[in-house]
Amino acid sequence: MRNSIRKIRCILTAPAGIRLVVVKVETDEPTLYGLGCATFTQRPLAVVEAVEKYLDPFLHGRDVAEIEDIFLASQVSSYWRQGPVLNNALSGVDMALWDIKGKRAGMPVHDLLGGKCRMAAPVYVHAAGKSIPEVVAQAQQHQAAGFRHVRLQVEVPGQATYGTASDLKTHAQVDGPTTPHNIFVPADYVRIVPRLFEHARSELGEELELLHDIHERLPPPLTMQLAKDLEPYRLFFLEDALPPEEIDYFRRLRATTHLPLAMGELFTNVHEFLPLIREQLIDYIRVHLSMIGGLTMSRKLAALCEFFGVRTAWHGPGDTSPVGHAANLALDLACPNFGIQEFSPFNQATRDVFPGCMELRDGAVWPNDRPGWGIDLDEALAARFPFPDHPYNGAWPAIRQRDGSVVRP
Ligand code: GCO
Ligand code: MG
Repeated sequence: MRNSIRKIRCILTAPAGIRLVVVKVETDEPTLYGLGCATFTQRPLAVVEAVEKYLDPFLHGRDVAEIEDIFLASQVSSYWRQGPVLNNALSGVDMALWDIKGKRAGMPVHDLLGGKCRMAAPVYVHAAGKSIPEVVAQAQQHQAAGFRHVRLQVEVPGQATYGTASDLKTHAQVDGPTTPHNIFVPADYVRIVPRLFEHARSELGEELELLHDIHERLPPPLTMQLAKDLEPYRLFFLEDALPPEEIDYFRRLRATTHLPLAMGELFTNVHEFLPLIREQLIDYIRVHLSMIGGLTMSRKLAALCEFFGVRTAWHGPGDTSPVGHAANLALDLACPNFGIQEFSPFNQATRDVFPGCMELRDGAVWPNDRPGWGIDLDEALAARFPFPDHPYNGAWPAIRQRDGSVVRP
């Protein structure tokens, strides 16, 4: 039996204080609908426009079964394509259609992708803090809770360091190179991080897998130096060592260090990551599924990586809805070349808004095996967690060096 698209709309919610955008595709069958993640937390309102003003009218009446054609037709309907806003809009629809396909088939999406080749997806979680002992203490708690992979991030005292929840000032407080700003000094950072790992290895033992995220913040020569300095501590991988604008430098980084390299959360276009995979310059691809257009594109990327020996480590931050995490998990379970999954545990409000959230236990996420993503969305409850007030709707303030120049993430 054929089902067609009746309405496509966005649901905005922030049960953990983080702006999430979920797309709901409704069909001509009132009880049949799908959910997709379209979370671009720095530009959520732009994604809503792209979905509701463009994709909804464009796709009205289309057969829900035709995912591949809907993806391609939607993608080229803007003529100019790729880029995070349009890709997130595509992802919202694309994932929702996979959800619908699963519901119609009575199967979880990982079954549609060929079925499980593992029971659950081992995850890495974050330990971060203002001082080295604080980070190590957090890692110990994770270890005691059964996690086997932990990412360590430490604040450079007084600086706006990625991942350490240091308070960022907004543009309203600081607004340009000649005014006070959020400071980050790359040279200070590359001095402190090896000390963190030296201490962590001696306190945490040899077995815990340790990771680190540079968050694309270093100029290439400092990245090379940091990679060399971290080698004695046997990292599981070094994450996002360079910004996408500097990816040619991966050839030299690869030749310099034997640390496993993971890259990709900022990628939005297949042509950015193709050379890294083809030349085996990275070991893990960590694209954010909705940023490249959703599951349809990501499952092809996973298969491409498989043939080049590159493993998956899909981006799984707090600014991914549980629906997006479910899409990560479907690939994690079904792809032979799974590497690791980044995971940000859900708070209770998120679990309430999204009934069916996957379970986190024994250092892994476990599927619930219900049809589609197996996750629902309580719209009335979602509305009780509106986006937090923000002077510019979630956009990031600049991080600058002492001289006022912008630091690129
Ligand atoms: C990670 C990421 C995130 C991003 C965030 C941006 O490794 O999880 O670096 O923390 O910074 O997703 O919105
Ligand atoms: Mg990262």
